[in-house]
Amino acid sequence: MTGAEYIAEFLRRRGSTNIFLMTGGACAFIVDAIGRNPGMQYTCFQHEQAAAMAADSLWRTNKIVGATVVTSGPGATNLITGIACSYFDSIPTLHITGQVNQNEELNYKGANVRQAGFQETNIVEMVRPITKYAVKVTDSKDLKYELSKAYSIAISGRMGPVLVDIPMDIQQADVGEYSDDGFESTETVTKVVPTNLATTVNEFFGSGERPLVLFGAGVGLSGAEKETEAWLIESKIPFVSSWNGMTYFNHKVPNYCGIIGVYGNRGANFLIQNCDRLLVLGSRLDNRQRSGNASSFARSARVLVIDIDNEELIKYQNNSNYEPGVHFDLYKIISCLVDIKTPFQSDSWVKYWKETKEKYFGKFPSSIPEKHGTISPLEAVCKITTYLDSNSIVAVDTGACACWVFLSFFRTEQTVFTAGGNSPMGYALPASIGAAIYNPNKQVISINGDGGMQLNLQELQTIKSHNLNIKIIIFNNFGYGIIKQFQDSYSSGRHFATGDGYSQPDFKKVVEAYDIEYHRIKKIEDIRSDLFSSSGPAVIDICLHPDTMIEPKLEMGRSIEDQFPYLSDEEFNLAMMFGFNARLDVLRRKFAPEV
Ligand SMILES: Cc1ncc(C[n+]2csc(CCOP(=O)(O)OP(=O)(O)O)c2C)c(N)n1
Ligand SMILES: [Mg+2]
Repeated sequence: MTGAEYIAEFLRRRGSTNIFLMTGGACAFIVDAIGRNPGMQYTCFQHEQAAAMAADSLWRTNKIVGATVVTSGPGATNLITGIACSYFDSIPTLHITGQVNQNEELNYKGANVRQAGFQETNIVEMVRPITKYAVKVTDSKDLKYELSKAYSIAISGRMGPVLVDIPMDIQQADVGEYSDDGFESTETVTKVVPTNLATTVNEFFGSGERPLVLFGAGVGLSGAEKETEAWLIESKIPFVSSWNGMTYFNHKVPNYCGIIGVYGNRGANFLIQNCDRLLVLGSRLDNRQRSGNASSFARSARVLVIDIDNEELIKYQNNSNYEPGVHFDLYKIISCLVDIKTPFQSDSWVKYWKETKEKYFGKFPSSIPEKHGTISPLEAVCKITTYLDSNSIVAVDTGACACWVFLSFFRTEQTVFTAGGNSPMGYALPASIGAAIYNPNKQVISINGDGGMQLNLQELQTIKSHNLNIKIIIFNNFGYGIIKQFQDSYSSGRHFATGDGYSQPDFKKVVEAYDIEYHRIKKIEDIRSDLFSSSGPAVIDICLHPDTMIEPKLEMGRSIEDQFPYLSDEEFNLAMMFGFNARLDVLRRKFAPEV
């Protein structure tokens, strides 16, 4: 078989049977081989960025390695934003780029020119910092080995994207019969044996009385979510979550207390700041969780982090309240949960976290909608949730709309996800396409801002041409809401390039030009179940007041318990019952007698 035929067969045997692509001269042989392989299908995207984002959604929704095939030069460089989504969130994807014939390439004539072949670009060096492995195949004998190696690296250890760049001459070369190299990555991630892990965790909780667990995405990525959830339910200790961790357990569990962080639930943040033992499972605690004032995070607690990536543990080495982290693949926690003792909780802590949850969990004051009688996006999310099937898939974009979703979406069994680390505008539309193609019988929802909606709008054509069952929601605040709020706080409300200079098309006309159903929603009552029950695509454009804010939200320099809008001293002091109280501390220092 030819190199191109081998690639198609390799992808089929690995279960990536629908390839997301946009063709071009340098990948045309691979596309042709995919088209001829009876076990393979392909989906044509209108932009390679969208194909990469759609591929990224497949592991998040189906635990399938999403694969793209694109041409050299602009085709390859267009993948970059999507690849970065996979890298930062540890999602395995495989990207195959066509490359110019080796007898036309840069090195051929020995001169140091910028480009020799048409659309020749050194994509491997460009993506190296955002892939786990990127390689150009330069000898047809290496093709089998490199594909197998790249795939294995993508799904091993801390997972991530890989890219294999394949010149046209190798695509056409005879590589013989199919014979999978079966390369297995030797990446080791578990330096700690499971029984030792149980001992470490038992000792960690041992002398404390106010335990808390942070459920990170790493629990789900490693495949230990069900067992971990069961252990948490059984142990009855409170737990909180990150954005990408929240999709792995049922939010109705009585001891789940909400999302943490800058845009987190107030109550969940209070628990972080008042606990005395915080066990972090598979979360890298980025600054959206810890705030820019990261050293104030969980400052009254000892913190134990368990992570698959040792580098993520090294970063805490100068924080005195962090235990040495445990480098561990959380999948293996399944075998040692029986040996982890139920952590002790004092009565006052149990009373405190239950009352804190009662007061703040699922409570959504939203001042602008209340003042103007407009739609509260938080209320809209809650209403939409009631119309979703238990197995539906929800892809979320970035901006204020994402904050509203993660604050008010109470997940039962749905899959809810966003590209949390890279967070590009325009992610949710192609991500929902990937999900819908691999899940034709599920309800798929894509939630976008009006700004983000404009970044991959062309993919409405992909949705239409496959008649995908995607309900595309736009939270339309007629501007870049999240940045406007930033400008209100730090640029005296000057809305340069967010409201002033920003514009949007008439979405109705655009959507109808793609022959897709469109609904403009001006009242909460207009969000009805029938909008979600049809089988084809539809855009649901929910009009918000342009000043609708993210509430609560942490402002710069503050620690996560002190979110805007600011609580009265009375309410704040009561909520900071156990932890270090910065507000009281300032007062105490002000009135401390001079010595
Ligand atoms: C590709 C890309 N460009 C710029 C940004 C910076 N950015 C983050 S959110 C945002 C505004 C989003 O506006 P919209 O989609 O309308 O969401 P809203 O905040 O209004 O809900 C911008 C410009 C980004 N995240 N991604
Ligand atoms: Mg907007």
